[in-house]
Amino acid sequence: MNTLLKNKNIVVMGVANNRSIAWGITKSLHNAGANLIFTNRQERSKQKLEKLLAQNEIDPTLIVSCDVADDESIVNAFQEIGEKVGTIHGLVHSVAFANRDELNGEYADTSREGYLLAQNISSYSLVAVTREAKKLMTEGGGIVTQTYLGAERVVPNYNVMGVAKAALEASVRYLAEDVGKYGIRVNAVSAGPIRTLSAKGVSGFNDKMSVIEEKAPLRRQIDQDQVGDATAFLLSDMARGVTGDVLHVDSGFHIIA
Ligand code: NDP
Ligand code: KAL
Repeated sequence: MNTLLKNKNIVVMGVANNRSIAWGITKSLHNAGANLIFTNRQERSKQKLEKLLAQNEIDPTLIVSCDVADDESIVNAFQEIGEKVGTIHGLVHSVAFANRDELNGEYADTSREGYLLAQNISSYSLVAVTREAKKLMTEGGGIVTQTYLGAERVVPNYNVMGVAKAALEASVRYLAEDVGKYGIRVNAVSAGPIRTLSAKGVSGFNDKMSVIEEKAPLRRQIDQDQVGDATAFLLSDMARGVTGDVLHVDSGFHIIA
């Protein structure tokens, strides 16, 4: 336990189950003393979250539903958070989606609809939630999203999601400039491969995992807790001079040629 985020109200978006990166983040934020507000898209995820919270003796401040594909849902979610919690100090965006059949083969075969869907859920959603969250961040705050190396380099099969993450990382920089004047910082964590529900069944995932143990400087896999601690750092006052940045939590893999 530490007091890095004591009495801070932080919204966490994207816990689907115990393997979710957002669940690793939840544990780190809880250990740092934060009060936690959650949003889910699916009812099933909400039920899993409630069970996990009870098992881990974490008392949530609030759980609200939020589909980031829907502006009204986003506005309503943050309105409810504002009414029931008041000021918030942090937001964790851990949400992405692309059609599974576009996550292999040639990127050039991406459909217009599939391209727009990946951008909508995985990139534009950060813009929309930042707009609503900043209204509640009256004391300043931190926003952290989750990205992947496929934004910077061509990673086989990541395809349309790589382009969505490139837009997400550019958005982090533009948003950081916008909200910096309100004392709000915006950053991303770029995690190495972690076996989660999203990663399940997508081609090429196992190859990406094994190469980390071979080539990354630390020669070991990345887990949700490492991403959680880095996210807690970025949300905390320890990172008060850091904004518009991408912090790699990938055992150093990205530095290797
Ligand atoms: P999970 O499957 O655990 O989480 C994905 C989450 O996205 C789910 O909770 C899901 O909500 C949510 N989501 C999808 N569509 C919507 C929507 N329309 N509205 C609201 N929420 C939505 O996977 P991860 O933990 O792996 O993914 C979290 C983030 O981490 C993603 O941005 C991913 O790209 C990123 N990342 C993952 C890596 C990995 O190796 N796993 C590596 C680097 C980055 P619901 O449960 O309600 O459907
Ligand atoms: C190179 C890597 C191998 C995998 C390639 C693509 C991974 C894309 C991630 C993307 C988020 C996956 C999906 O959208 C899956 C979706 O089509 C089906 N799954 C679901 O609907 C489940 C039930 C819900 C909970 O999932 C979502 N997302 O809502 C990339 C690897 C090495 C690293 C990864 C996995 C990066 C990443 O961004 O997740």
